[in-house]
Amino acid sequence: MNVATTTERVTHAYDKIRKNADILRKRFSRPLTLAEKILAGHLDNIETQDWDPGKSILALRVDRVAMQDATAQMALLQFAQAQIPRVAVPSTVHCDHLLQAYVGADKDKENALTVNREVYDFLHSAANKFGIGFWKPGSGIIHQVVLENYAFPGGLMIGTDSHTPNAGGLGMIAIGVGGADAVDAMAGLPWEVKHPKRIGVKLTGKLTGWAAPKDVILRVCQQLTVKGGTNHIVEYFGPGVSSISCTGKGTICNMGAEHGATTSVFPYDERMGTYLRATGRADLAELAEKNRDLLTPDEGAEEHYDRIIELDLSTLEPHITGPRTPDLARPISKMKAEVESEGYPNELSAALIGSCTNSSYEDLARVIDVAEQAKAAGIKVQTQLLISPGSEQITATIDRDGFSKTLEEVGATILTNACGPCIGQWRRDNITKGDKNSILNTFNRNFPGRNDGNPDTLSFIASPEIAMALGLAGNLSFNPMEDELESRDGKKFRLAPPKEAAEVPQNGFVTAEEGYAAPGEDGDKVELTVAEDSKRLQLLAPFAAWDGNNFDRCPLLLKAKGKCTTDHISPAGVWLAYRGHLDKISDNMFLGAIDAFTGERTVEPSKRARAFKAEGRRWIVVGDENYGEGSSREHAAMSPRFLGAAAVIVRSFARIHETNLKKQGILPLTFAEVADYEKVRQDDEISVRGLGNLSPGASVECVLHHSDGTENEIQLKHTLTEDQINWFKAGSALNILKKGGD
Ligand code: MIC
Ligand code: SF4
Repeated sequence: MNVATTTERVTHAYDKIRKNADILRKRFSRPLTLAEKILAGHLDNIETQDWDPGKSILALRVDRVAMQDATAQMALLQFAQAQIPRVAVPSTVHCDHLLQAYVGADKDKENALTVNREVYDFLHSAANKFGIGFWKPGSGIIHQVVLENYAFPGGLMIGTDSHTPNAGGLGMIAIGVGGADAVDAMAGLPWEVKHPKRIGVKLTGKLTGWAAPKDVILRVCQQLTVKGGTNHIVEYFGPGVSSISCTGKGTICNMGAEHGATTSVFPYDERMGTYLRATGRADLAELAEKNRDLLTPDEGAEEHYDRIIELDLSTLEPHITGPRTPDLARPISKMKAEVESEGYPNELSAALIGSCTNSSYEDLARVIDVAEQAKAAGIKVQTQLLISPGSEQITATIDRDGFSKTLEEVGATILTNACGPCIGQWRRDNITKGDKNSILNTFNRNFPGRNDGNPDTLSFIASPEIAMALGLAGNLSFNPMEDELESRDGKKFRLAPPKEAAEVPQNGFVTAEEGYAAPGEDGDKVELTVAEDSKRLQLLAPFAAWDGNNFDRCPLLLKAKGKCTTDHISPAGVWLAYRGHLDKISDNMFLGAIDAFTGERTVEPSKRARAFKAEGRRWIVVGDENYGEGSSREHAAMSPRFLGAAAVIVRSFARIHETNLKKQGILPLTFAEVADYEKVRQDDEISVRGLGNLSPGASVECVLHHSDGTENEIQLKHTLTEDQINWFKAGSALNILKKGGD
């Protein structure tokens, strides 16, 4: 299979968008938003498709699938179980998450190749077997590589990573999913998603001074909160849109994962054309220009957003977000007071620039502007400064253009093109668990324990130029717009805001293709082997079908309180090593979750779950709002399923996680009355009844049996469709796929 985004494929996509958008426009006699056109153009069957945002399920044909190494292992182990010879849509695997940052690019990469050899070999042979493109370790972070090579305006893709929406910066609808969803698309089935409602973000004005695209999304996250975007597509529009570069738009869409949106997207403009040309895709820029009407909202579509947020870029101040949650933002001018009132450690123990969110040429050019000012004053950063470039192409280009040298001169260490510290792949020698310290980074998530495994590291988020400036000052309360630094010869000076930087390199990108391996033609000859005694990989056994009985007096394993993200349910960091070994990784289950009865981290959850499993008892978990926020990692559903979870009952779910639970055969239920959460007691056993009559839209009866002999009867809701109920009955969606449909 040719994995590339060819002009034929894009032409075909545009033809279908044109045809289906016309049908829809006529059907509703109204203008269409951009997302509506792209979604309509990818429907499996527009004639039979219900079109009811917030309610219907869309059956879509995706243009491509991308997977990163930490999630691809489960995705491909599941694909292997389905026994389908080759993927039906262009797909790629990217080795980025498993690489640990320690001393710097070359050594770290060498080390990763040894430590992760078995996993990389497995992924590479699976890619060859199934016809999937393979991006080797060190080639770059999935979203950056996709933006540089595969994304195209008007396309639809899914990726087994929640920041897949990054490609919205290039006008693509790109959605994060669990591995089981990717398996459906790769198997040639339509991919299904709840029809998202529409939020429009109207941008006016133009960013000035220290304000950057990152500040747009920090502000939008603050406004929408971590769950305000759930089951919505966020469409940016308005005159301010084309004042932001393509990669700046990518940053905004990328971090849209943090307000829970299904995805975010920008309309096509000349900034996207510039980026397509600079990355060797002038043909696609031309095609997009010819089809601009399809790649922008119809005139008057504004009235058809369910909600509009307005943002004047001209008055936007740089923001700092954190700690612990990505929606806790404030303008930088308010930071000093908060550092004092909240007692955040003022000294920065590290500043980290890069990741999939912020490692474009433009981002680094603005960082270099600030670094040059420091160099001229003869000063260096006052804290550890780590740079994670997004791709081999970026690294080669910044090396050529002297950026790397300048960064090193002011004290930075350049890491491999990989996720590194963003996902706990950061070996820190200067901090140990329990040390309360502050770090500032340009990543997107800041949940406790995420970067270095230390829950007492307070992680704050800002733009690359702000991270550089505060790194030079060495403290969190520094405001470059007001405060001064001291030069080597003792003169006080104020940093000037970075000058407008080149959005793409003047001399073009250095193309680096060493990192890519195309799939071979003889896939059927490839044997997928996993050693019996492997510590990293384990072939999957199918989950058992539902036994037809109600859940009767299931023990409560955990009542989680407050934030329970996928980082709380299935932590990353050291556990990333076991992403291909379900039994081993299940030992991390719920290690980060807070027990509602003690207010502390839950104690030995997986051990207790294994004990119930040994007794043949299924158990239940209760959770709070936006349960499963964050990552797409389906381990957060597979481990509970593997260790015997019957149902997860919460106040509300995050989208990807709810789907992952359904796919793996766990019932995701919500309290009909959110206050009923309070009725759940520590020693409860829980019964869920009427499962034989489970039907879409109908509520489910539940009894909380308390240890004092009293009971509460409560009602639960679910969002399962007819098909999804069948997944539950079969034990998992994969069991149905293997049977060849239901
Ligand atoms: C993340 O940023 O949380 C991750 C690590 O990229 C995850 C994927 C994973 O857990 O493997 C995501 O965003 O989906
Ligand atoms: Fe990697 Fe971090 Fe981006 Fe996730 S958010 S893909 S861990 S760089």
